[in-house]
Amino acid sequence: MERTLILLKPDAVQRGLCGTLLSRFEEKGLKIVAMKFMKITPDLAGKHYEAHKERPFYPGLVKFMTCSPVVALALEGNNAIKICRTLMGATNSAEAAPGTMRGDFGVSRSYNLVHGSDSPEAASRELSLFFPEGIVSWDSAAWNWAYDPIEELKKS
Ligand code: IDP
Ligand code: MG
Repeated sequence: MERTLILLKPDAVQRGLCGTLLSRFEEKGLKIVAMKFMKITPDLAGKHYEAHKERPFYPGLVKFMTCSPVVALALEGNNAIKICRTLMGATNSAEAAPGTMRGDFGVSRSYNLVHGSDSPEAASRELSLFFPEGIVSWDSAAWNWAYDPIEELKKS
């Protein structure tokens, strides 16, 4: 099982799309293992987007991510990182495929509604930045029917 950090960005909160976007992740079969409504500090935004520090859009990105609250989520599932990235769609919402969150609800490259970790290393780093208190482990009853219990949940 893999975990990933998802952020419903300030534009998603301001546009009233949190419930809709969260539903897409839940309905796919991902399990919520942490969730909080929070304002990102410039320090946290800087750490989170460290890899983009030299990019021309970096100052605007930090301003955007800190201007208004976000919903931070830790989601769990088999291949959760790739599955979430697929559900989110391409970075530029204007080009994202229909059926994806960005493709269905966005038109902007920078205001693209949702963040998802892009690798296991990034997920682990980002989850500890946003959830230093840890996540909530629990058994999902739905997983017994969402996954093949023998092959995917390793239950006899
Ligand atoms: P991702 O969110 O799809 O992983 P990244 O390349 O990691 O995309 O970029 C991080 C965020 O920076 C994007 O989600 C978007 O908000 C913003 N961003 C990326 N490229 C540009 C750009 O060319 N102009 C303005 N903002 C950008
Ligand atoms: Mg990225």
